Amino acid sequence: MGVLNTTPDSFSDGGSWLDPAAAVRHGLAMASDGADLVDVGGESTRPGARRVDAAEERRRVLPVVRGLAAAGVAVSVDTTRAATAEAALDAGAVLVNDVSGGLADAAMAGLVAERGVPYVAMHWRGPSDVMTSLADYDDVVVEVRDELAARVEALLHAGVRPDRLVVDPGLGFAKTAEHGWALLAHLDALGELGLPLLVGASRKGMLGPVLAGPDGTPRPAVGRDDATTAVTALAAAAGVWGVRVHAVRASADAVRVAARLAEARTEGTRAEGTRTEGSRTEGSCTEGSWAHPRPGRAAPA
Ligand code: PMM
Repeated sequence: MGVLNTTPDSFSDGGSWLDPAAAVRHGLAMASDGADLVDVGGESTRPGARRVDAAEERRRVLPVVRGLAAAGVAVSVDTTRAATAEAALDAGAVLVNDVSGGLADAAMAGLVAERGVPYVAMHWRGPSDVMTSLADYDDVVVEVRDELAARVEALLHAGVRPDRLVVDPGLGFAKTAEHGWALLAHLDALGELGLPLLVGASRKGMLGPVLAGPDGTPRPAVGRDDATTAVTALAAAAGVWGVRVHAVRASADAVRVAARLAEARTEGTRAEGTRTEGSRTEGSCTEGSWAHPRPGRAAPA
């Protein structure tokens, strides 16, 4: 999933894709670099960010969704508002990515149920302007798993089909870097939910200290793409359904390597254990224990 923020203030690509034509070009480039989905968002969720007006969010997002969908790109819309999600679906989006998992807008679950579209429910504890103060856990892995389970139950109760759901631990949302690493280290616990997993670590703050220079200064967001690719490779090898990244090509390559490695594990080690050239693992990054087929429509070839 390639990230396309049509915002002035997202933490790493804010301001880059305000012009709809430039945004569409970038989305097309990500699709040709291997993105199965291009995730279009019009509201920054960086820590401390204030809400953007709903009409302004739609003004930013809709022309880009329309342009990419018309070009045959599978588009997801990154929004917590049901009205924005609905307008984006009408404009051609095929998936709703909701960082609040349905908590920010009571109408979201009903919309997703009615439209029958795939839905990413991310772990969320509150709006961006207060979320830093909500990063308080006894056991982050258990609490994120259980809070996601409660969201899943509510979504199913509202009529969302289980085969339409993807869950996401929400790295950086009401989580410190340490919380983020604990979650990445225990993706198997989130796999107990029995649903496909999406992971969004791209350029996030948790990578900065790991990449710090000799003076201990965390590396800024712009220098974190190689580390993001490393996370992609490891998450794909762990069997996640998808990763949400800014620099698509390297992560798409990492996913292919992880898929080929998973395939090689199922092959014999003797010379006659050959494979069909060019065969690919379909559906998810790899066939791990909680890998599931992609709930969205097939991506463009
Ligand atoms: N992170 C951001 C925005 N949307 N959606 C999902 N599902 N998961 C995430 O981790 C996530 C998200 C914030 O980062 P950005 O500025 O790179 O968009």
